[in-house]
Amino acid sequence: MITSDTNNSERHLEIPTQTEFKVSRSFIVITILLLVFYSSLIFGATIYIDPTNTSSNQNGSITNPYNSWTKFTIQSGNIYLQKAGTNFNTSTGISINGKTNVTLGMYGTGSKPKITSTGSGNHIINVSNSSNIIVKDLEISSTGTWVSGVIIQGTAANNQIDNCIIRKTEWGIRIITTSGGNKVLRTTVNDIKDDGIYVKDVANIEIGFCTIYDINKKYLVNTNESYSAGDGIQLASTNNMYFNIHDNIIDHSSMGNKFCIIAWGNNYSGIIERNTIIGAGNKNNSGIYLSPTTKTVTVRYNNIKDGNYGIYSYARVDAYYNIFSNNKNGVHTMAGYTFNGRNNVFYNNTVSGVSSASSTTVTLRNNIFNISGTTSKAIKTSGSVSSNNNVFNTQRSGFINSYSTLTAWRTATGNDQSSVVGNPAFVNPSAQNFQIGSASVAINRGANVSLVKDYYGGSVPVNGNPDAGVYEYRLTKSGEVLAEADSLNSEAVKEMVLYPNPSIDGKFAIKLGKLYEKTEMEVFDMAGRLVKKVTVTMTAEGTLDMATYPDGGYLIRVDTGDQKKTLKAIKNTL
Ligand SMILES: [Ca+2]
Ligand SMILES: [Ca+2]
Repeated sequence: MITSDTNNSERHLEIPTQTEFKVSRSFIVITILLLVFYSSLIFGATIYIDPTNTSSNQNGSITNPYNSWTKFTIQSGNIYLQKAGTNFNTSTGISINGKTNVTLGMYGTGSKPKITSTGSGNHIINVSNSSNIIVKDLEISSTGTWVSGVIIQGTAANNQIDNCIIRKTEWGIRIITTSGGNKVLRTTVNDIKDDGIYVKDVANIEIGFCTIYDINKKYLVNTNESYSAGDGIQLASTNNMYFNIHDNIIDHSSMGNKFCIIAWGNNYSGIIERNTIIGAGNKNNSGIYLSPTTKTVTVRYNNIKDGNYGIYSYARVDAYYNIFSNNKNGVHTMAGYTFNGRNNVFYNNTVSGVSSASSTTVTLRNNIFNISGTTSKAIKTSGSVSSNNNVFNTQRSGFINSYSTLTAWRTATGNDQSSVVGNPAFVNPSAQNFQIGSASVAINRGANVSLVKDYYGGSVPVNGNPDAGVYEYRLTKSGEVLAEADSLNSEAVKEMVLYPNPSIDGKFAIKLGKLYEKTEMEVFDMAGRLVKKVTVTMTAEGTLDMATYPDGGYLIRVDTGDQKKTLKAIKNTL
């Protein structure tokens, strides 16, 4: 029995008088109402939208959804889901202002529901002064002239755009806030007039698993860079910004000018990793531009190709296990800045692999420089350079600074005493496969540079020293895979990738690298208990739904029959 008198606990045991009973009963009713009210704040209501619903008395239930986003006001704590395969036309956009814990998404099965703006306007989805807002599983585009597909602005922390398609606006996504914790994940941004994703003033930002292409379409109107200045991702902040740009495909090759990724601000730092970054050197656009910062940017495990510059840097850059291929210039470092390059492949960059202005500090270890044509240079630095344990496919007039032989360069500078001129024996460079074969001079050429994983995910070192380049060779002379202490790192399972990670809804996918007849996935919690087991058949991708399991870390043991691998997964719904 609940009682309003908390001063005398013994009264719980007394039989209430009629008056007391009435008081208690009304108190219970109020308490229940309050519980319902607060649990709606905590757990939220789900409101359904189906633009094709013509029935009357629409109430937002799944049996009688609203047919328009204008028939209700968005409330904190609620989930708003539009039916799969439907289209909602809007002339005003959808605004979320001063709210927390709101999710916009889809229900049912089929293609992502579309929110299409007509005429002209500012932001199709406008998240302002709000936090913990999730916009997911929606296709957001315009048939008219709109500024942003999605904007996050004002005081706006921990918001996410996840698994959306955003098209046909001036900017795809804009995040303009000094707050942190905002993320853009698994989202496709294309057919955009200016920047694909524009981020300003943030404390930090994560952009991962996105596909960004066909941006800066203003280039079709006017090729002057002051007019058509669209980048794939533009990051601008003097708020000690930290960024994590990972696992994206950013293809700027359809339009000229600018960059796949540009970072601006005098005190930013960050990581750019596992991205495919495609420029167009003949249209004057480049991979990564780092404007002046006093801090370090780590660039690792990327494939950066076809641009004017792979990296153009006014930063301290730590770059390892990247492929720079078919750019005009692989990496260029501006006066006063630093480049530390370990285990990269510089392949057929037509002007130079690594270059720098005066007053730079360039350190090169365990790289492969492959030059072709008659004029390209491996190294063309003007500041101080420390270089060793590298592979050069050939030597010729002026190929390292002004020197024409490795011996002359060694004698004059003392550099590259343990480097070699010889065949790197790439497996299939025209198909972007920069693994090396058994004849490669890069095997065990490297020094220990404290790196433990190669571009392909294999452990380093194998069979003695690290190899030069992006791949640690792991076959014996007879062609068998070397036995490793960790047998989970063999060839066939290196491509196994779990994503998204962390997952915000508990749903994970595991790319298996190839089609398997039967794959078992066992999920263990961090105490080592088996909590789930799933078997999938005839697929190259396993899916795991951990939606009903608590947040936290899990180990997923994947067994494809001939290979086993254990992957770490993190579920974080907050
Ligand atoms: Ca721009
Ligand atoms: Ca080795």
